[in-house]
Amino acid sequence: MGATGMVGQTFMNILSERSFPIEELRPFASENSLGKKIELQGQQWPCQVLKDGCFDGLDLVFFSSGDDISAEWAPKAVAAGAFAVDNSAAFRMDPNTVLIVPEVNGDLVNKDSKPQIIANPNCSTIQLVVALKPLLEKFGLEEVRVSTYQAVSGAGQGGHDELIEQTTNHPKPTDPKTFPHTILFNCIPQIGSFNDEGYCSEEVKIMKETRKILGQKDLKVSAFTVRIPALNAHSESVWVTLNKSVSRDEVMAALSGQEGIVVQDEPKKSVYPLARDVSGKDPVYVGRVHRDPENPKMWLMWVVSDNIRKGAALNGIQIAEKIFFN
Ligand code: 2RA
Repeated sequence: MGATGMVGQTFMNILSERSFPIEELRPFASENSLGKKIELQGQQWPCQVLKDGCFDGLDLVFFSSGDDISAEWAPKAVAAGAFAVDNSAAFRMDPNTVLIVPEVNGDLVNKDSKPQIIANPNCSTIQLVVALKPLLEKFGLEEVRVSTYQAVSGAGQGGHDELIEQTTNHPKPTDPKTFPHTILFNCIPQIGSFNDEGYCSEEVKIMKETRKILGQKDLKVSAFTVRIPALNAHSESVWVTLNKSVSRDEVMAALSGQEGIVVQDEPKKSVYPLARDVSGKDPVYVGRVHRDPENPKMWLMWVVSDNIRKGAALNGIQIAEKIFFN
């Protein structure tokens, strides 16, 4: 569901790249997309709208179309006998729903799992927990602080188009529609809406989801999220305090040994992950790993990943692979 959106299209591309075995594809979208066809694995599949009985006979439904649609339709997909992998926030913090990043807590689902809703985390959370997982496992975590630099594609096609349009029309950028301010040549310290404590919803998602995925309910996590005029791939500066003081070699070995991470860390040669390079790639990239001068247990690092791929579509497909093939 959401087949024609940015995440939906990337989902189709990744299915094709990974030769995911498909007998039938049913692309669901809004009425505006009726008549459109999605090409996958040499066939054209017509877009359909959600209606009673629309999930009958399906093994898996991937939802990437907003909280309300997921809240209403994901339970119906499960009732029809399918797994519902849900990219919305509707079920992420539900205590009865698993929230999965396969490299981190993928063991919570397997071939014996029964059809259920499986929540796909928020994009900025996914790349953070992949980077934290080996540090938690090897050294234990005391505290995590993260500041994000999030690409406009996180807000979907509208966000992407708004930056391109404002760039094209510079020096008279068009009025903002998707973002609360002009994003061109700017940084906006707001992603989502604010609560009474001064946190925006993206920050709350990172703080809560990180604890749930890592299984660390008391972990101190503080997030500050910023939208920047990068087209695709989110970047994060992370301060992580370990439970013990270890050497840089140990930290680097832990990060390099983690499935799903690529380390790019030669700062004196200006080698570190960059959103422009990481866009279109699968792994989570980590660089600029260095120790805090005041606290020997605290490390700083730079974490970059394609928010549409690993942050959404790819993570969903990896969940499906866990369920059906692992
Ligand atoms: C964003 N995290 O980047 C959101 C999308 N899920 O806006």
